[in-house]
Amino acid sequence: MRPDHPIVLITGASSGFGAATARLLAAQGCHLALGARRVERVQALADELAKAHGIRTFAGAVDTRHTASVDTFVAEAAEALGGLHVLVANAGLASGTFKLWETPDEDLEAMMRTNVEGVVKTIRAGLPHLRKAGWGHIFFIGSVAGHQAYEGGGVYCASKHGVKAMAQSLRLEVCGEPIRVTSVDPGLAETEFSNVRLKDDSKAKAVYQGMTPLSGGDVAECIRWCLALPDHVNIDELIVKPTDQGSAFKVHRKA
Ligand code: NDP
Ligand code: 8X3
Repeated sequence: MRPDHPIVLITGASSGFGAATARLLAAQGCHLALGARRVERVQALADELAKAHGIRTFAGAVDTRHTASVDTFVAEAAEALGGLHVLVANAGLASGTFKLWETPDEDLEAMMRTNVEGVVKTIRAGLPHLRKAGWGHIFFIGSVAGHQAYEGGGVYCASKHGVKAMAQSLRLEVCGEPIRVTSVDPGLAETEFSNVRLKDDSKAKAVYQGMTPLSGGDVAECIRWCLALPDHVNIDELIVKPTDQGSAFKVHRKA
């Protein structure tokens, strides 16, 4: 049965979509487990939201590339908060813009290990808690890059096509259980994503020049809405793009 105040675990909550989702769901009365490598950021956010909304929070250091780190984070979160109902497997990144044959191992491994393996590890650790609670919702964060591939993004696009495939498989595998599975797939959104990808703040700023990108809050609102729908309604895939973005290949920019 749906709890009045779901307990939501978010990976990658130190920035961008993860932090914005924490803020929005805290305002709805959800209890929160927030994880990222920059633990001081998630701890500060957890403390702030607990104080502002009277919710229970847990903050932990997690590197989703490592099984032991994820297992510890999820187990400690469930123990501290009294279970888990919702997983937002959000931690991810693009690293560089390389032609496929030029992609260094370091960037290849960072993207595949975080965006694909990290998501598997998070769900593998979290799902038993949702089953125990008897009600759950799992969110994948895909991308337009999981629907269209573009030059310079071969590995990132492969990882997000992988996210789409994992969401489809999991939805089949839990069909018949009281667990919904949704992939929220955004287009251009101004977070720290491009700073991390391009490792240059002025180049990152230029990605959004002359157009209005999505914000973290826009993506958080998509998650809030999917979660709020009645239990018999499952949004499978939600592609959300800026109005200025027609596709991965077409962005309208003011001169
Ligand atoms: P940000 O860079 O702002 O946030 C990424 C988050 O992921 C950070 O909190 C970061 O925390 C965390 N993270 C990265 N690697 C790891 C790791 N190994 N272990 C734990 N946490 C990690 O970017 P966004 O909010 O934009 O990105 C969130 C998700 O959305 C990603 O999966 C991204 O691919 C996807 N996305 C982004 C779009 C965009 O245009 N911004 C569009 C479509 C999808 P820390 O560094 O502290 O560990
Ligand atoms: C991030 C959006 O267009 O850079 O997933 O691939 S894009």
